[in-house]
Amino acid sequence: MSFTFSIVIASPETDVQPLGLGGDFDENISRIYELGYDGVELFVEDPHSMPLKEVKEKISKHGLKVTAIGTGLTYTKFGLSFTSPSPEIREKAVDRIIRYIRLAEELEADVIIGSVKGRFEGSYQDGWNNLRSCLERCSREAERAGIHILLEPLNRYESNIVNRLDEGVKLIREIGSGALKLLADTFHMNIEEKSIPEALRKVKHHLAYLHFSDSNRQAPGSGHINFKEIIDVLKEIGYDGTISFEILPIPDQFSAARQAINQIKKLV
Ligand code: LER
Ligand code: MN
Repeated sequence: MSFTFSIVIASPETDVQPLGLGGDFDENISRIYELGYDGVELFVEDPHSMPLKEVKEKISKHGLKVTAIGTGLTYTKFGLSFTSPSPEIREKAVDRIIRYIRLAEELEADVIIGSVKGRFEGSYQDGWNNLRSCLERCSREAERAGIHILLEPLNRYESNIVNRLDEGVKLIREIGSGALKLLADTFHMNIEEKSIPEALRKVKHHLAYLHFSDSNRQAPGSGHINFKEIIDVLKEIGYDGTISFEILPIPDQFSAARQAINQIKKLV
């Protein structure tokens, strides 16, 4: 059983500190490689202007891969979401995510749909229907591109729709696309799930990606999540995909990246 270890890193044109590594892309890639990571999760601010050729060259030079592309700024910076009451805003959100999917196709990576679900206003059913129809359109594009869309439940303080893994599976089943998979994030699960191991067991057929951070969103070992229990359940259900660290840069981003991989490798 082997996992692919990845960490969130800002793409060169991104001017925002992610939950991971920000700043000098070259230096970050070298450091990540030296720390023993297999890949990076690219946090991309602008899918239109991201320097694809440069990113591809620098990542492959170190034998790393791009495990996924994070699209969160679509909502958190640009205010576009799949549950907006405005059809124009939903349309812009879908257009932007389709652009991310094309980038992912070039990088042979998957695309994360987390924050872009947004926060619905008004009725839950309208919010759900809007989310489902936007996601359906993105799933068709992902099928064409041969990549996966990773649907990520977020805790209630960040989104008011799809907070738990079982809600994610319900949406995936309703849409019925082979391109649509589930991303489970330990930070959100710690807030929303009754039992993290039990929640993971129940979604094993849909699970395709993991975000790891501790209860305080720092590197594993900084809070009170039981990662031994999580690794054991991942082995039990035969999960052999990516574990990507999405962590606060505390005390600094390289120390956090080192602690994250070292703590988890001890448990594998
Ligand atoms: C996105 O992966 C995520 O987990 C969000 O909570 C980031 O704000
Ligand atoms: Mn996450």
